[in-house]
Amino acid sequence: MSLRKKTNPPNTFLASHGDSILKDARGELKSPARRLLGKRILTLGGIAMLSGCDLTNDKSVNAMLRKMSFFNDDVQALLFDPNKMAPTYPESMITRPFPFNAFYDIDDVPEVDPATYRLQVSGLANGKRTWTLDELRALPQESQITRHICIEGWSAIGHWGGVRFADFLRRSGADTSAKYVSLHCADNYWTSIDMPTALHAQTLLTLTYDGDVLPPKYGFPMKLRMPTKLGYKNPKHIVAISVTNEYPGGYWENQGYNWFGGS
Ligand SMILES: Nc1nc2c(c(=O)[nH]1)N[C@H]1C(S)=C(S)[C@@H](COP(=O)(O)O)O[C@H]1N2
Ligand SMILES: [Mo]
Repeated sequence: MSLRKKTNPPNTFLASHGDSILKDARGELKSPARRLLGKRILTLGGIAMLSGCDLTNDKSVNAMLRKMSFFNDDVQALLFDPNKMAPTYPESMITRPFPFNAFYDIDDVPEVDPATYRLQVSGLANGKRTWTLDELRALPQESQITRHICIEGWSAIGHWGGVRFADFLRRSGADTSAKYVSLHCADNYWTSIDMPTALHAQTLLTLTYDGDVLPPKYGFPMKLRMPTKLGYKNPKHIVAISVTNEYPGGYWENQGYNWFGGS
């Protein structure tokens, strides 16, 4: 059973297929992570919290990622709870300076011209299809202090502000019953997410970092921030968004990174 074909909501899916999938998964896990399967708290943060491990150093992040690595897309997707919020943190815990990461060097960060910038929405959407930066800035804004977890073995707490993605998708007339949202970037990076994650309350189209315009290194003019997903699922410099039922893959996903990529 694949997420790509799945139309059932997670709980119905869990009721009919959950037992056999979880039985397989349990065999792979050692305590204490194993006990958490029964509680359905399978995020990296959730396991860290309840197993008494912390994510304050790269070694512990690496150890957790190794424990989590057996998860396949289906198990993760069926366990995703759209109402569960990722942890948030006080300002005093923000990591300074926040790390930069991309598939290239910091000297090669793309420069996007704010005057000519247009965000395109395509695919299963019948509303507003082109957005300028000023139009995005005029939408209701929120902010979050959350932890970014990179699969390469580091994590950092950052402060982002922007538009709730669910709000943006509705204003764009997106068909929210579609399976995927794909996100294409100015540096030709791309990724894609499932619709429940796109509509999650903490998924933000961020325009600011720590109260200032998002700097180029962190994704100017905008980065989709999802604290429920690993770093590589958080695309920077987004120029085009597509709503689709066809599996879009992604830059790292097509090279073997797990597509669901939950944190
Ligand atoms: N456009 C684009 N987005 C991207 C990447 C990239 O190379 N290009 N790298 C991803 C990875 S692997 C990580 S860890 C984060 C790093 O974001 P940061 O530079 O703000 O820390 O961006 C993600 N989004
Ligand atoms: Mo990453």
